[in-house]
Amino acid sequence: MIWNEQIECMDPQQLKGVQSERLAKLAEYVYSNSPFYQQRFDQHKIKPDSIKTIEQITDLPFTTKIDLRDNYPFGMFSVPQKGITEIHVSSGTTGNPTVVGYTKEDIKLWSDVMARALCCAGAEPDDTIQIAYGYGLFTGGLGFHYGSLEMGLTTIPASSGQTKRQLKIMQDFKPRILACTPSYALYMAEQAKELGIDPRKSSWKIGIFGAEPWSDSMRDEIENLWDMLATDVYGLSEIIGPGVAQECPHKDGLHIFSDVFFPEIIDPATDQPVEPGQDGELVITTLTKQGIPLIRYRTRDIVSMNIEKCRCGRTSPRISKIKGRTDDMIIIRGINLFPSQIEEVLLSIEGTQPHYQIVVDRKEHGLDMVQVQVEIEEQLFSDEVRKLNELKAKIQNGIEGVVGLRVDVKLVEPKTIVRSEGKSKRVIDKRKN
Ligand code: DLL
Repeated sequence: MIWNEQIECMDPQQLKGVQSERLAKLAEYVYSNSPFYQQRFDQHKIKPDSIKTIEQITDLPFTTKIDLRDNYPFGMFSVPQKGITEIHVSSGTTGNPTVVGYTKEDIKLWSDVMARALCCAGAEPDDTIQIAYGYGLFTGGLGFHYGSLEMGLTTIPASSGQTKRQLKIMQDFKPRILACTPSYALYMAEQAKELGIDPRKSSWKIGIFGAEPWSDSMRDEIENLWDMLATDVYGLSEIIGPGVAQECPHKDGLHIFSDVFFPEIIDPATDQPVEPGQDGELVITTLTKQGIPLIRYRTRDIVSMNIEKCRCGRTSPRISKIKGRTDDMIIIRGINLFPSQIEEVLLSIEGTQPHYQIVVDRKEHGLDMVQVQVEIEEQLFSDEVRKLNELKAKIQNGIEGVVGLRVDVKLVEPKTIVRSEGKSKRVIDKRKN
């Protein structure tokens, strides 16, 4: 089922018309309502009424996370506070958190794009969904909630955590859909097994997983563990929360709702657009948002874009799974490394578990070292040392083959690495302390 067929399957030429009209309105709107953008436009000598087509978007300046932080808490809002009906916060690792505000109309938009996302994942109107993303200030829980209400699903606002209760809800209420982070889906499988519940017999048949990077191998792992279809959902608080892009059951890229979130892919080093299919930083303009509209927002997420029509009938461009972030790229002795590359290698090797952590440290003489800690299957620990060494070498060689860097590998026992009920922390960079 397609939630908004008229828009989601629109002829690309016609869609351009809609985007152009919306961009022209947006330029006028931010110029009149946002002191921040008024100043930016004036600095760049941009007259809002000169913006008439979507191609002109490249004339507009970028917006970055630093702009949001500098204008903490409400300086980026384009409506007076009484027009804001809801506030969410995304916690960062440094400085002030990012604050986002929604008007009533923005909540309607969020409900609509999330209903599109749920349908895109395969939800049907008589489904029940268990929402195990956090609700408190994080956008995950309520974003799914609004979409589910909009679509008329039976909604279970479980929020994250309390894993035993999650499993009981699953067994007793039999929801067909599970929404949570991929790492939490893995953790719940582990807990289920411990409680004597066979995950493959669970009622969850569709998973909508996102909010953190996860590889295709991780998908296979989750699909096998739970015997379900695992789809990817992408979003970020600054743009709306979840509901920016979603995979359909073909699992061939995430459909980005480009009539409202206009995507560009740029080379982060030159700021110039890259060709379809090439990797670059995703930049998004919110074409219709009121509370905190953003122009050319630098997401720092690295993706490629596919503009071909999908087999599901949707014409919206598709972004690849997130390949990394410009800021979580680890640079070791000049070599760029993404956690996702390491994850792919680990999960392709038999005997390893999908739980790992990457520790980066600066050793004597200023040399940077990477240690990959990975859990291995229980029974392997009773094997001879030779076999463990073989496994270690296999992982080392695998990583070296993909990344071009020799890393230290530490095999650890099951359940040594901290589990996550929300976003997991894969990299510990001790050089930053
Ligand atoms: O994580 C919104 C969300 C909630 C998305 C629930 C999906 C599901 P933030 O906390 O602002 O918002 O974090 C946004 O998380 O820029 C990406 O780096 C990362 N991210 C989000 N979805 C994915 C995904 C929510 N599917 C940041 N794959 C983004 C990889 C993701 N990374």
